[in-house]
Amino acid sequence: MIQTVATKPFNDQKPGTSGLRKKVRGFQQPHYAANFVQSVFDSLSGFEGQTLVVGGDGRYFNRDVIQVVLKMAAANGFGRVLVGQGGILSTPAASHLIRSSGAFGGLVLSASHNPGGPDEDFGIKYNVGNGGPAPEKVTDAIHARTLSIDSYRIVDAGDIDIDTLGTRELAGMTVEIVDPVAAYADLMEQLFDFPAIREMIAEGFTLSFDAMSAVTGPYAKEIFERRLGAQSGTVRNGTPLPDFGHHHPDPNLVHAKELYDRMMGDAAPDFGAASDGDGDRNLIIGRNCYVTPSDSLAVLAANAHLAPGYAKGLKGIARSMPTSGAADRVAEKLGIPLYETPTGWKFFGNLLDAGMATICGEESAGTGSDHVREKDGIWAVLLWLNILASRRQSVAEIMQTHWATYGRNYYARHDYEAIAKDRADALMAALRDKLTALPGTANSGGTVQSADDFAYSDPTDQSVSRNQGIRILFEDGSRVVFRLSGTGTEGATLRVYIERYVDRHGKLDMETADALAPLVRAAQEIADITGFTGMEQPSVIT
Ligand code: VG1
Ligand code: CO
Repeated sequence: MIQTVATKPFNDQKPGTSGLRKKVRGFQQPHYAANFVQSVFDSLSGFEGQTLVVGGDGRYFNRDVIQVVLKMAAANGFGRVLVGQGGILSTPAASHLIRSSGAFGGLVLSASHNPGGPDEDFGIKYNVGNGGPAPEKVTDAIHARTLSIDSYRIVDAGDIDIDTLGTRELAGMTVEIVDPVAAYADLMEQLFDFPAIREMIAEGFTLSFDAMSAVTGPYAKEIFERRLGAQSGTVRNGTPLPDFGHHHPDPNLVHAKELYDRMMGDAAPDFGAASDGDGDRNLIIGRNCYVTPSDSLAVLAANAHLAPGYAKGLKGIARSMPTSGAADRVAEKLGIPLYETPTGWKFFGNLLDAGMATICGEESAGTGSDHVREKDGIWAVLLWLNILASRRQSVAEIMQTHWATYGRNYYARHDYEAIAKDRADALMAALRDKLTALPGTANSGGTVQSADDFAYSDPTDQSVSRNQGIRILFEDGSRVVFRLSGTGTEGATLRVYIERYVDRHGKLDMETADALAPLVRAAQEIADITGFTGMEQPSVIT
């Protein structure tokens, strides 16, 4: 029954910030997905008879790859595979299922915030037994294996029914189709004060959640509408579609514009939120009050003790380097450590496992805690709701109080998308060449105090990750950071992260674009973005 299929390596299977992401057509090449899955298995040892978790965000090609994974897991000796019904598992729910089932690891099938459909993107990510994305030493091993692989193992069997709950058998391996939502919703109910949130909603508090036709629909309906009593219709675009209804499931101000407009109107609900393709990101908007993800992390950290799951306080806060320093001020006030990691959730796993950090976040709308080992969109929304139910203030009031206490980190990210890769590489190379010459020079942003290429040394295992983004720090504490995206599938994307801190006695009510304008000019002067890319303006500002 077990077949060994001869294959040749593909030279483009290096996992990026969050697994392997490619166009669906790339994944549809004969052997492409199987090569990668076998390379994952070949990089692991000791999974004989163990459990593997498999699920995805429901995008086009999800069901096909699940069948391949099931047949390959059986042929490679796994004892059991847990699959979300219909192939659905949000990324945080997959993380929880890996942890709660004691699985060896899991394959999360998603390209997250990237669009889906036959002409769009697909992805595969391997998560280890702690429920988190494989650390770099594992992804490096997987990549090395993809370059030398010459065969993969798969059982010759018909497709398995993944739509009916229950247990079946595949070539001696158990396949269990599980409810993707219930256990995750139970976990949320343990962490947050559901009765208090339910009461606030019963008293007339209104919310709107945009699931963007992606994976969080079933989770959001169960949690917000059924368990918390929000009116039906609170969850919009709540049915996961293989192409996300032709939308881009990225909860930012461009792609979640409908929600944004609703929240800025007179008839706006009290609270608005959205999540991305695989359910690990969150967008938070109060009535007439957009909350930047970096500020959201800071507010959640400062108020987490109001939720039962965090009543004992936080052990530490971790943020990715490009994320603003707003959380640093909270950590300082709480007297707890703040860790600065490279971009990507895989760098938080060790800190969470070691009990060094409780809450983590990224500027890209990812926030999470030690309840799982992924960022978690619905978790962030629930923590916000718990805080609102406890403080009984509006989102805008909470933000104003926060800035009046800690000062404000004005922040924006400018993305230049679909640049030719060689242009983007040339821009970064030119920047690297300048690093030693920049300190002491002046430009529209002020005088440069220091400039470096961020390297991270993991405090738990001393592993070092270099070239994680170019930081230009100004004398007044402002910052411009440049890095290239590791999740795109077309050309290169340059991300420019711009931050300016104003202390609590300063002007706290400026428009972000005005506050950052000199630094935006400085970014152009330092990196000659237009010269290298031909683009006058960023494609997306978040
Ligand atoms: C982006 C974000 C990063 C995030 C990653 C995965 O990576 O910047 O913060 O962890 O996406 O998020 P990059 O390399 O494109 O900047 V998700 O929701 O796409 O899994
Ligand atoms: Co995501």
